[in-house]
Amino acid sequence: MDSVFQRIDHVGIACHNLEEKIEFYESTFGLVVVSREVNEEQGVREAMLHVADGDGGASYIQLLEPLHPDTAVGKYLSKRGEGVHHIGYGVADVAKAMADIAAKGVRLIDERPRHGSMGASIAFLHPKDVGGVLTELVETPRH
Ligand code: MC0
Repeated sequence: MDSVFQRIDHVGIACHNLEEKIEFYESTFGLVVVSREVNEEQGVREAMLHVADGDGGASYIQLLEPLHPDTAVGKYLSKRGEGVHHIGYGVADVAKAMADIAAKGVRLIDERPRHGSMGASIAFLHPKDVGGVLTELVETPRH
């Protein structure tokens, strides 16, 4: 079976204060912010910090601050505190990956692809069906 995942696109990290966390990642690890967005649908203010370039595309750290307490990241922070929120895997075709993964019995959170960071099409898989890991499929606009 061919791998559905082409690479790790990003690791999403939940934080209370985006600006403070950006400053930490810049000054401690020398990472550079390449994109900042507010995604109302996902309830986040986020920044992408470039880590590396690979054959299939780049990889990033994604810092996430909730827009409100009653959002996915807001609820996560209140229950678990700051830390790794999800892993985003690069896929060639998000709609096909969703169908293939659903056919294996893994619950999709999204019925259709949604708008993600830097123009990507994204979809989430339920963490309860992936060993407690919130998993995101990411199709970048380059494909
Ligand atoms: C919740 N749970 C998690 C989790 N969030 N487990 C692992 N990782 C996470 N991030 C667990 C809880 O601990 C709980 O387990 C159970 O799931 C239900 O959680 P809940 O607090 O009651 O919350 P729900 O059920 O209302 O929502 C959880 C769910 C939600 C994963 C469905 O957060 C969701 O739809 N997430 C996908 C969208 C998202 O996260 N957007 C923000 C990033 P127990 O055992 O206590 O029952 S947006 C993004 O990243 C975009 C901008 C991008 O990448 O481009």
